[in-house]
Amino acid sequence: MSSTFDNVVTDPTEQYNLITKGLQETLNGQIIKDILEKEKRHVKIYWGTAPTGKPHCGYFVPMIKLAHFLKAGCEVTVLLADLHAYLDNMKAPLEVVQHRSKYYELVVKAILRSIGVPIEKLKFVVGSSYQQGGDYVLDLFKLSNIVSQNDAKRAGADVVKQVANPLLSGLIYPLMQAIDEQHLDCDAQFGGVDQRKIFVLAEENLPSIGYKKRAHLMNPMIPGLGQGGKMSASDPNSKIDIIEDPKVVKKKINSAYCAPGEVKDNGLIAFIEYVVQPIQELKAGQDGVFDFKIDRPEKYGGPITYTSLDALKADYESGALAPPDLKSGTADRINELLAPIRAEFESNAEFQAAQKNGYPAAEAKQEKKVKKPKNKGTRYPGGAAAAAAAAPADANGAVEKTAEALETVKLD
Ligand code: STL
Repeated sequence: MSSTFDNVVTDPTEQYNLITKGLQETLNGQIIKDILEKEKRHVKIYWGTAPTGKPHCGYFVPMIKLAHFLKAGCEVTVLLADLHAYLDNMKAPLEVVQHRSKYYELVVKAILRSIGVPIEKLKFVVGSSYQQGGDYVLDLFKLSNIVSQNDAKRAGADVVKQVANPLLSGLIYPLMQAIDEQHLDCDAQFGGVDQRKIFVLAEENLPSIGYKKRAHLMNPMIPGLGQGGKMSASDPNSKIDIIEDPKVVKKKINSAYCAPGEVKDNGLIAFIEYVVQPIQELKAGQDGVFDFKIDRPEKYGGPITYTSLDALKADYESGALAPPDLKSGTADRINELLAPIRAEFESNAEFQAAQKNGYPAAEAKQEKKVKKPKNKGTRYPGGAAAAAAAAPADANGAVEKTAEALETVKLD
């Protein structure tokens, strides 16, 4: 495959535009501009992910940003925040967390390779490799003498799982994330906009313990595949894993919520906008590239190809493109995206072992998991709503946390 990186961007303005492309918000962008324009060196950026549940299709969204950073010549580090996965209400038990870290690392590498991104320069660091030592722990104590319990609690409110009887670990979590910026030696931290309060906590408090303030880069949260763009955390069947059988992808997409004529908060259209199109642009090295073929049955108008996202949206809004056809086109694209990743998984014993050992219970349950989608939808406007009223559970077959997925959510 021809590389996405035939030419790495070197002009400071172009580099800055690529680093911030598609972001919802940038804090202290001047720090990055000064490095590019005055210091004339590579910008060091890190992205942290806590290896909790199996990564799903939403992971494509931050991966696209990592591709931009690498293309802009940045030094990029992925933090596999294993202790954070443990501190977040023990989402990852200590016995399995190192396997999950390996699994996440292999998934990140496989996704990036699948979209043509050279990864030789990408660095991976496991949190526990440096978070238990003297300097780090002393920094944690220093920060705990500056940040109030209330501020720590508020900082973690959108990231740490909120429970009835919150544990002390939830207060430690945001402090450690702030200190990570220093110990990973970065100029900027990247994450979803759900990380904003932790990012602000870091900006406000690192200088008090003698460290510099970093820039913060935030991706938007993208609607999931649930009703009205909401995610349905209660439906594990609604999450499309990165390693997923093509038939299961079809089934899950078929049961996704997809209101006729509604473009806003439509998880499928969001996936096309925030994943499919940016990947096509990256591969082509050109903005605005879009090629979306739908294998529509002859009786509904036959195959159709869209060359602009706006045209696809307009047709969906007018009803010229019906939900079942949008679904089948999207499922085909997802399967195309997942095929090379799955191939890597199948040819790599280490990858398979990491999944098996990282998710032992899930493996055992897998067999009987996939339930048949009952609501196949209707081609008639209003039909889906009627079907939803009759069988709300079926109409609500959302992809859980595609948000996360789509950075909407926390990546767990
Ligand atoms: C999640 C979901 C998500 C982001 C994270 C975790 C980030 C974790 C993290 C931990 C330590 C850091 C940086 C980021 O230094 O969307 O479960």
